[in-house]
Amino acid sequence: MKFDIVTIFPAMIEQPLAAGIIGRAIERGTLQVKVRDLRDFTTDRHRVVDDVPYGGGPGMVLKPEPLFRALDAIEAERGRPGAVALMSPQGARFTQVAAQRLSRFDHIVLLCGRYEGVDERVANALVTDEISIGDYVLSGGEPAALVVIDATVRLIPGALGSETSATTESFSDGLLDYPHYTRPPEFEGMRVPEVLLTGHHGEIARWRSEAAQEKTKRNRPDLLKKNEL
Ligand code: JB8
Repeated sequence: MKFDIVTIFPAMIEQPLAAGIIGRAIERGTLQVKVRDLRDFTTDRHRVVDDVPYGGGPGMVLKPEPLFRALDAIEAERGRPGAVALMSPQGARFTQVAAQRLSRFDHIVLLCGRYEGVDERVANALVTDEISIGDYVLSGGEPAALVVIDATVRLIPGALGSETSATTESFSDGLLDYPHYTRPPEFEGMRVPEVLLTGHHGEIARWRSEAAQEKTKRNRPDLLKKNEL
């Protein structure tokens, strides 16, 4: 799988991707990521990427020309991508289902917007998916792009050891995961639930199911309501 990421802050993307599961997938060649500096696609001496908004108001807006030129360069080099996703607070919410859909594409382009916005002609002419990772303000789309890459890449068979883990985790059954424990059986007076030490697989499964329900009710009651529908 291949990603091209267009950003004005390449360093925000490059360092995090070098570590962990993603870093290993890149080393193995399962995953190819090219980070592209939007300023490299400007044509003026000062490499300007933004401008004041038409109609007035605060902040600056990312200009269309550098983003269109970046997409042209990516297409010339690698062909037409399966998806061009704009990270934006105005996007559709990114979910596990959205990650599953993206994981089937061979080549994805991620465009990192800035807080104030991106010229809407980019969204209209270039973008297939406008994505938001949640209802909070970021200063730019870079953290969101990292989230999208992580959630998507770990679904590629062979990238994670995915076969077992990916299917038993949170959200695959619409509930949060059950609580986990490891040794020691008692730590500073806090004991591991006795049932987990018994080896009674049936009782363990029942305990985990009830504990997952309880945690979901406490932390994510919205998920339980969805489960009833
Ligand atoms: C500025 O919540 B988000 C998101 C928020 C953002 C930008 C991109 C994505 C850019 N704020 O996914």
